[in-house]
Amino acid sequence: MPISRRDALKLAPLGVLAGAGWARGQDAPPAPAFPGQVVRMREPQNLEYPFSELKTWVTPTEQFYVRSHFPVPKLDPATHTVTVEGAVERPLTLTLADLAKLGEVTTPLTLECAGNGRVFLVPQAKGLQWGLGAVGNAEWGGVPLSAVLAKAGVKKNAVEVILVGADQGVVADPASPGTIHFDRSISLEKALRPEVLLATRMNGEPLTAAHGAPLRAVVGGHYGVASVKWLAKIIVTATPHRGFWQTLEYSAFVRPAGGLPSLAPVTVMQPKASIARPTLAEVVPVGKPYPVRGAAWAGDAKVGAVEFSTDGGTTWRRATLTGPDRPYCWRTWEIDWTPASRGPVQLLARASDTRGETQPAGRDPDRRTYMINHLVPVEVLVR
Ligand SMILES: Nc1nc2c(c(=O)[nH]1)N[C@H]1C(S)=C(S)[C@@H](COP(=O)(O)O)O[C@H]1N2
Ligand SMILES: [Mo]
Repeated sequence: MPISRRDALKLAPLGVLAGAGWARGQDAPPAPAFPGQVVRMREPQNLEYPFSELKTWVTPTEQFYVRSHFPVPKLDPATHTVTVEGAVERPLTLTLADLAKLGEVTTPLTLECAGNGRVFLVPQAKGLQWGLGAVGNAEWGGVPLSAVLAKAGVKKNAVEVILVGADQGVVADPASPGTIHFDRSISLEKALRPEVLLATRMNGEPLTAAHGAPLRAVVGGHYGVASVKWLAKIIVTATPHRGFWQTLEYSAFVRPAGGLPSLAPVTVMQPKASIARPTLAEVVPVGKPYPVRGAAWAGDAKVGAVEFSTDGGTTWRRATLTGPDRPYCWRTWEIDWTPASRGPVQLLARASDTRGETQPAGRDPDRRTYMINHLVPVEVLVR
């Protein structure tokens, strides 16, 4: 005989209550293959990948985090053009078909938002409260930006390339100068490198609207902010760009030796290892090997090692790097851990790159609310 919720409540102890949920019934929905994205902002849309779901080296498109500052612009792939202007010999207006003729390539690249991990800042900082999941690795298809710049002919005095999105709006805090586009520059040196693409495809399909259809930049090794979506304009400049998104946003203090602190745009992704499983507050069985796993990335360097600690960083063991090893891409990693006794445990993972750069133990306030790669323990309960 079915029991009512009221009867169930009278039927303590808890063991009985735990089994009395609707989820046990015949008509319970099937367990989802993927539990869905985490909404960080409804509109403009900002979605976080639940990092504990990490199972594959390539992030499926529908799971890939979305970071948008303005509403998605409506663009028609049949008529969309990108212009190339500024310090070039031959200004250009190119359709997607014109671009494709320059020679398409496909390459995997990892993108991390410069604000990923902001929720771990103490005291809490303004901005989207990303946890671990504003990061993903996808296969991008398109033409190298260098091919477009070669066609336009870059003038000798050029130093930067500004990428301008078709999206636009007014930012309230900090206040923008009225309606602005999303625009962001990279150095000419970076723009000419093979890991910088103008992409029309993601994971073997045309770009989705959220990820920048019909055309976006993908700047391998740099924080996601450089990978301008809904790309409409490319401006080659003879002076560094000082726009809203380079200065008031996505910038951090740098201290040249002997010099004064000054703001510079964030560029290269810092080394970082994140633990996917176990996840915060997960209950882990005592005395059984647990396959700890995660991913690690190091910007324009390669991941050299990932280490794992269960004693607050006193001792470290080296994890095994797994999966493909490709430039400008994350490595997946794993290590078995057999908890010896019951109680709360703090897990730490730390990445170093092949140049010897390691994740810092503490937070550097000069980074403002960006480049968040200091060590943050994952607390689990062994039972
Ligand atoms: N036009 C445009 N491009 C943009 C943005 C944007 O708001 N508008 N956001 C940037 C930021 S901050 C990040 S982290 C990446 C995120 O790319 P994704 O949404 O495909 O994950 O896009 C970048 N490109
Ligand atoms: Mo970002």
